[in-house]
Amino acid sequence: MQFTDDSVMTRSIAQSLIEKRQLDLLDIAKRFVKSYYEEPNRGYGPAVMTVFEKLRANRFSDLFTPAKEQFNGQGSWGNGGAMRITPIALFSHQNIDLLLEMTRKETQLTHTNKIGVDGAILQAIAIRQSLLLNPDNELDVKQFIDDLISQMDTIEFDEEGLGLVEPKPYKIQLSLVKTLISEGEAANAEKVVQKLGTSVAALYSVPTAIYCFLRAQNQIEGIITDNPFRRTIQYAISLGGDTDTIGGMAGALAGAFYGDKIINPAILKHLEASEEFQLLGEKLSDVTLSQ
Ligand code: 8NA
Ligand code: MG
Ligand code: MG
Ligand code: MG
Repeated sequence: MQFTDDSVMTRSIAQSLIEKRQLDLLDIAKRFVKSYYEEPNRGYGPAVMTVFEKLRANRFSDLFTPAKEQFNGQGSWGNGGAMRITPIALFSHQNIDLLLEMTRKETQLTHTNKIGVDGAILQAIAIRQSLLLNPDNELDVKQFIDDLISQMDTIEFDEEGLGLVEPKPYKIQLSLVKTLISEGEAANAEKVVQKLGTSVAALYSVPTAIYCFLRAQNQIEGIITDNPFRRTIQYAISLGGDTDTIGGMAGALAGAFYGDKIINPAILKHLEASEEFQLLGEKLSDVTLSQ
């Protein structure tokens, strides 16, 4: 199975962190653009290509304006920031302030809309939480969601200080995740898709990925496997929509929680460049630990 844009961009970030041992936005931007022009048909979002074209045209003299100009200045709220954030979450998981700062800056290379940025932040803090838990103990699903809700409550602040009513959209979606989890098997696929979404919008895919990971802590009707890592990804794909990205984000959470031993080597063999990605994971782990 061929990997898509999600993996290409994740790889760029991992390679840069391994080589530079810190966040080097110029280096990451160059890697994004280079890999896009080498293989433009990896399934990139329809609008993000414009950012790569402008970065190349300005010779990386201005890293942020191209992303800011997307969608008439609104910036993208696509899930492209969240889908690639795993290496940053792993690298900086011991320092939450660093994690937030790195996630925000790196995401803004392509996504400047607050919904796009906050989606990447939510995915990064969820990966961190998963990583810090011990998979030998049963995961406290309710606590996991409550912790995310309380963090998003401070992150989704009224940025412009206008005193307007704050909608806190991720907080709302996470409350839906909690409700659906409490419904167990009664939350069928149609209901999950209707409430949480499976689109390329970060708001309607990041909470969905978190739900998939948490739901897969238990057996799911129709998903026949005893392996909860596999169950997470199979379930995510079964919901349809933006399957590569929601499967990838849910898999990142499950991987951070269970560790790589849970991945069946027979399945890895089916994946393009799986050895390269495994090696990157090991190298990233080395630079993370030595920080
Ligand atoms: P993006 O920035 O192009 O955003 C994705 C899409 O979201 C845009 O093309 C728009 O349709 C919509 N969008 C985002 N922001 C706005 C806005 N402010 N106003 C109106 N519409 C908006 O790319 P991205 O990097 O966020 O995209 C990530 C997703 O695209 C991933 O799922 C990835 O796998 C890829 N993707 C590609 C295909 C494909 O077949 N090429 C299909 C699904 C997803
Ligand atoms: Mg993709
Ligand atoms: Mg763990
Ligand atoms: Mg996708």
